[in-house]
Amino acid sequence: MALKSVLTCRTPFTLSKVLEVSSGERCQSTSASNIVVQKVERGGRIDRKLEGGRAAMAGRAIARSNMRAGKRFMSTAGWWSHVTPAPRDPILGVTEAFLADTHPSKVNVGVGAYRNDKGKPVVLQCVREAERRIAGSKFMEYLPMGGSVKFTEFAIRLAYGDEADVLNDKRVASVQTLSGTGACRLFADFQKRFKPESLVYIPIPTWSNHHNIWRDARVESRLFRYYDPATKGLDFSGLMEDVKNAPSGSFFLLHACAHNPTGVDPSEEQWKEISQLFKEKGHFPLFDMAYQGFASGDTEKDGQAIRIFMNDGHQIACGQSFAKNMGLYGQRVGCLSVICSTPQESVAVKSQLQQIARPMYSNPPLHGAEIVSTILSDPELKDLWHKEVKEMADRIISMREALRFNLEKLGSKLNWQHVTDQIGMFCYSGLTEEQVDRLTREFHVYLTRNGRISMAGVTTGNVEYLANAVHEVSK
Ligand code: PLA
Repeated sequence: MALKSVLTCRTPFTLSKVLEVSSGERCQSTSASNIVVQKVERGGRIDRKLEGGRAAMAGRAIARSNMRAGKRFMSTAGWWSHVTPAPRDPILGVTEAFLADTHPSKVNVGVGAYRNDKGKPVVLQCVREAERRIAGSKFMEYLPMGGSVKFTEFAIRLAYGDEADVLNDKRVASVQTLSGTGACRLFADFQKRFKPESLVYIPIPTWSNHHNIWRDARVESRLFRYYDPATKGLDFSGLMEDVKNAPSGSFFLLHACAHNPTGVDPSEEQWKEISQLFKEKGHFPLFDMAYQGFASGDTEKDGQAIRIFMNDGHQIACGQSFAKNMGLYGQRVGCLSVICSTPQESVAVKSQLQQIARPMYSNPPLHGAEIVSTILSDPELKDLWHKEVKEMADRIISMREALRFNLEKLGSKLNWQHVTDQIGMFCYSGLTEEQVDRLTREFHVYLTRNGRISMAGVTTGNVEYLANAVHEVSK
């Protein structure tokens, strides 16, 4: 094995020693007898382990080359020698691997980003028109710390409904955030600051970044049951039991609609029961609403869980994202709102949310907020938007049908009904990690290792290929 030593760390035999082994390969030693060689091949990552004598030989070579290189770099290296490479993000890392693959048939059903039936990213017509209208604007000033007030006013009307009492009573504290992620993170920091002893209950499974967000905000988390792999549906009794057994006054993270990754939402009746139990237990509901409009194609209908809890008098918090439903992914436009008991309380809460934002990013970006408020404040543009959201949701539904149809046509013995039962952007396929790895390695199909398929990346052009690949690995 030709070791072309490239130093990344001075100390021999630490995790962070990464050497180039031969072109395209990286060699990492975790101990003297355990060397992992990673080869990036057609975007996929192939790990092979060296053991025993070969590992020891390679380990000694790594140590020698590190010592040599260490001497060479002694005067400059060292400040960050304790820093080891971060693990790949389970979702965004899939996009990186997909981009590195040069195979003509490759398919990306990893990240939840909407594509049209040609597989191309979409700029909504309502967004183009809004951009045309704001193009001549000379206003490039800083927004206030809490962002555009016009934007947040329209965003909370979308979440809670135009006629909501909490809005008329001015009891909602709202700030513009760095999309849905920023909304969750701002809330987690707020929770830590003003309820420092509290925990957060997170559904199993959930969007992987939820765990990171509350961990980095230093809020301890617990899990509650949500999905039943046996039925590929909601584990309603498990959920209710866990909600009941949590200490009174606990914080719960709920997905408002189109649950990620499962595509399984409680029914209206079930939401009502959950809300009642939350009342009895005095729990705090935080709704992450990243997909309003993507579940049913109707933004009002998708606000149903929020409305049920609100009408039951809960003081909920809600994180909104306009990444998916307006296709404003890179604009990072979202909103965090917190229902308060009085207008005075809401002024105080808003001021504290702004206070948390100030030393982090000072104030949020202007352009996306301008686009959203231009659309939501103009009845014609808003109608056009509703139509376009429905088109996106309908295309996804038709791809669910096409995927199931093709799997059944291929003679798959497995039951694929959940593909059409689940809603929103994702299909939680039930494929194992090993099957996912085969899909990527043998068929150049990229998805997260939990078997989640982003239906937004499926098209009439690739659905047969995808179905065939899924069938082959699940036979
Ligand atoms: N909340 C949930 C439940 C999400 O699925 C996502 C995005 C967000 C919040 C954050 O979105 P935003 O910050 O872009 O508004 N989930 C994606 C992308 C679409 C991602 O992982 O960042 C996903 O593929 O799961």
